Amino acid sequence: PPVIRREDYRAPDWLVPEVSLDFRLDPAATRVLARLEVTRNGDHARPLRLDGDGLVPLVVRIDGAAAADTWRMDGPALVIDLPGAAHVIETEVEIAPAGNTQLMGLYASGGLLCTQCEPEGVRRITFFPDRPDVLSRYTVRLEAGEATYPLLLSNGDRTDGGGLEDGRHWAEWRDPFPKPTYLFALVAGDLAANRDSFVTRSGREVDLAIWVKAADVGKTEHAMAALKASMAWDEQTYGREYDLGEFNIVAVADFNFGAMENKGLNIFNSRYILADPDTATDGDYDGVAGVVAHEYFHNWSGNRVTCRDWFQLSLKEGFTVFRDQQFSADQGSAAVGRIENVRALRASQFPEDAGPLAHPIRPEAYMEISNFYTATIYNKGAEVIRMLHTLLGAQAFRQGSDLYFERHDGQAATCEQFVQAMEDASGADLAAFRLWYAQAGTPRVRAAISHEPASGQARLTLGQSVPATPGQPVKQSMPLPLRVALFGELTGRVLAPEQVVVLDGPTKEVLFEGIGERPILSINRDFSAPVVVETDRSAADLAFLSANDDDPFARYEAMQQLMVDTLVVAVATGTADHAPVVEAVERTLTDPALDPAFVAEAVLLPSEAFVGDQMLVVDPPAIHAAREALRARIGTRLEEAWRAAYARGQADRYEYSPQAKGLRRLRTVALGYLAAAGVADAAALAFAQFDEADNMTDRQGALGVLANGRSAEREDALDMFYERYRGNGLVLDKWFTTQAVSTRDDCLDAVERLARHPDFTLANPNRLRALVGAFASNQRAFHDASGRGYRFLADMVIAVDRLNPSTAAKLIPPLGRWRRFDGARAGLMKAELRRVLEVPGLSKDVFEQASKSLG
Ligand code: B3K
Ligand code: ZN
Repeated sequence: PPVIRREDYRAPDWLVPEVSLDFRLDPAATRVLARLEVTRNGDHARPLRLDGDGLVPLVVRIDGAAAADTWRMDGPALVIDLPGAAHVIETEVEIAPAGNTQLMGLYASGGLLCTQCEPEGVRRITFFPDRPDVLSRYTVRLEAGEATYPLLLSNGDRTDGGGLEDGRHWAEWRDPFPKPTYLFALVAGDLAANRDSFVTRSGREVDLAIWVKAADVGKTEHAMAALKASMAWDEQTYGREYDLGEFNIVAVADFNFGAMENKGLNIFNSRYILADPDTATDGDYDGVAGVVAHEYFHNWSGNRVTCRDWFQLSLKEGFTVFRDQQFSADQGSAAVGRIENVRALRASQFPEDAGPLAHPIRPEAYMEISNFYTATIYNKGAEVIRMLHTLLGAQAFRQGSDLYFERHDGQAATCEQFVQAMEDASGADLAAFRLWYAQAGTPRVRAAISHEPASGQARLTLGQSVPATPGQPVKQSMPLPLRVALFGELTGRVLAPEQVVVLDGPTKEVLFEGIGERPILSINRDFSAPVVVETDRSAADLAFLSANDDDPFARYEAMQQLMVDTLVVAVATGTADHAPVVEAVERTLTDPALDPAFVAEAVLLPSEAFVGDQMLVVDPPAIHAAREALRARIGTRLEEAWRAAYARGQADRYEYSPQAKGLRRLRTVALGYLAAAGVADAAALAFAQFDEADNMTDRQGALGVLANGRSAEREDALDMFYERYRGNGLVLDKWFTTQAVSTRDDCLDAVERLARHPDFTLANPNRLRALVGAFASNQRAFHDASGRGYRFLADMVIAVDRLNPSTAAKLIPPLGRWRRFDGARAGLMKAELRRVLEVPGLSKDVFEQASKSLG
């Protein structure tokens, strides 16, 4: 497949200021009539090129006349020679949404017809210059059978509609805001709405509706509350107001991604809309609010100001993730939110940045852009925006974002223009900061503190290095904003209050005066830079910080570092001193001043994957054994404290509040430690929690604990859960995932069996991720020495690729980590990648990921 390069960008030859689309909808055969007003862009003689993917032109008219000799097909594209500066092009095609298993373009899900057009779906619907820098005003007419499709939605506001003969009806939608193709959307179906309204700060009333299956309307309250909160928050925090009379959200069961920000018509994976206590966990509630906010915030960061080309994807995604993280922090516990952001970054982005698929947040080249909706573009992109916020301060950052929105409203912009606006508004010099857009790889920072009691001076020595990544062997130093503070070992006092130290070269020294006692270094507080920090802090220093640091993230981080250091020693030598970890966990667990939600995060051991990431050669069975041994020790030594935490979490009845959520979380964490300790009543406690729960958080938490064990209650609980929820796809996903992430030694057998279960299907991305994606994150089972786990994943990639290439390609990265494993495992992983690459007719999505992964 050809490689597309950022440096080859050229402005479009033709623009399309106005477009009318007319859909005669039918699942088997939908007619699409398009009328494009095209204008020549600049002084050139090049023809008009309309992208198509699998389309056959039934009609092509130029300025109202059929003109067979002036157009031709060039592969999938329609090419038309045009004499003048402006013309009207009409085309007609027929497409079959029911046969669209890629879920890209117009497709059927349940009884619905819906679209997904980002990044390049419109070319599967109609002939069009399908690129984000061609902005058009859309008028859309939808026509369909009224009994099956009583609801007809598109972007913008509804302008007209009515009945037709033979049971058909129509609706017309007009979106006054010019938008790129990827934001086009339509939905047709039989849905019911939760309706509400929002009055913007300038007094305009917006009609809000969340459309779902009639039986699910009761599960949309949380999403609606989140939508209204997001609308108010964006006015408050960024001065951004909603701009249409309607805002519609539709939930669909089959969706490649989380959700999509189509102008005025967001389409969601139903897992990010539907929530009630019986079927959604507290984590699911957070996911709903976070994704509703994210998509809403795109109305400005993405829609009003969009991307010039797909290399600029992080312009909208990194910024919008940062915005949704700020929103969530403002709504709930900022400390726990930050811990979750960082945990997600370390679980998915750090490994990506250290492997064969590493790329800068603004990539230089791609074969298939769908492969670049990555943790790097999204999550590292958000960290880069956060660093700008830290470096400039909240006020200058806001002035910069105001200038960016004002300057580029209605345009397709670049990352460079965003940084330029920040620079112009703040007066800061961001020349070196731009390296964050160009260089891949996670910087490593070495930090050491020395102290001279006689002079009262402490010297902080910092060094950075950015590792080589594919295509980037040598890196420059980048500006790293590090929040730093010093604490006194003896007095526990703050010796130096927090300051932002910018490490802007390979090394730096910072001098602190008046330091009367040995200082303990607290660094990268609140995770101010997305880096790995190496220090020589002792176990005692880390334990001190885990109990005394006044930055909650730094407290969590110190505890994690202590745990990681202990596990790395245990894996390397077969044994380690567990006592410092046990004591630190005890102090945190029994500190009455701490928020239970924070405690629950802080006392959790780092994942097996994260421990593996610290090692030269990952040894999954040894890591598993070391981690389980430490878990058992923490469980046994602190049994009474865990029982107390467990009892404290017992609520009379379900309540949705930050306090209640924290207690529920801590309760299941405590149950897990009691089970790890092997206390006699662990399975009975878990089963009782499972059976008596009045909410999904407690029920699934208990089921997860049981699923890891060998009790008689285990099978009963799994069967009961299945019977109770067999009609609910989203909950059934949890049943699959719980078994796929089990720590039992027979997990792989279970996963292979579940792949033959009648409820398993390759056609639904949620179900696929629930079983296969979850399994590939299970370090012990996936890396089984036999190679069966690798073979299973490769079989799935091959099977899914025939249906849905972009979803198949997302399963490949775990196989690309082979360089980190022993020769035998690496050989087995590479053999599976080669087997995938030999499949005839492989998609370019999978080809790109598998060939790069092989290296
Ligand atoms: N912008 C969409 C991404 C759709 C990707 C399709 N491959 C979701 C989001 O980031 O909000
Ligand atoms: Zn997004």
